[in-house]
Amino acid sequence: MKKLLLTGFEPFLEFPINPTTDIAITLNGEVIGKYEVIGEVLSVDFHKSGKQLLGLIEKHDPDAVVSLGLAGGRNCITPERVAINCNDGPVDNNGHKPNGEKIFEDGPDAYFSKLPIYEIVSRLEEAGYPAKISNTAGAYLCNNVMYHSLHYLNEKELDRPSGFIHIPASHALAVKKNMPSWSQQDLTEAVRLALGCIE
Ligand code: PCA
Repeated sequence: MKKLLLTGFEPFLEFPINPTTDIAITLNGEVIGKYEVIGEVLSVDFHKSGKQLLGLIEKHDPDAVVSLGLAGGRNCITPERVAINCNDGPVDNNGHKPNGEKIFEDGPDAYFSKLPIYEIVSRLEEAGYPAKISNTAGAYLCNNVMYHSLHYLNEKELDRPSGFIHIPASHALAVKKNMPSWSQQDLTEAVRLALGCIE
């Protein structure tokens, strides 16, 4: 059976709960389509998260890599189109503040997602879950890990599905910090459907 590495993130900044943590743990070991899911949780740390992800890719040699992140304030599931070679945004969980530096000095400016992002959006909409393609993953850790994975696979000439999906807050998070939210169950089911689109 093929293996799909699915990562979530720990909580960060003003978000005391990250619904992607629970999704990665819940889906770990589940079979979705042709893949068995390996769920892992990444730190939110510019010096660590990318290395953690590459370490997991080397350890598991997955046939597909999908990373999830919270986009607090977005109201629908948003597969990301592109990752850029840039670190920026607020401080990470280790107190580091990026300043627009490149992720890889010699890397290309950007990579496009290697997930079927149009199909994911259609499949989710058919099932009644609002979704749309996002044209920016920002320049914080979500963009950083998406870039790491795509750059690694590109350098190794491995043609494998890889990309990033941002999700809205869960209700549990929204009660602590007012913003659009979905139930954790709906978020998890939407991710299941999205992963089911990957060949
Ligand atoms: N979202 C952040 C980083 C961790 C997460 O879940 C982001 O969008 O960059």
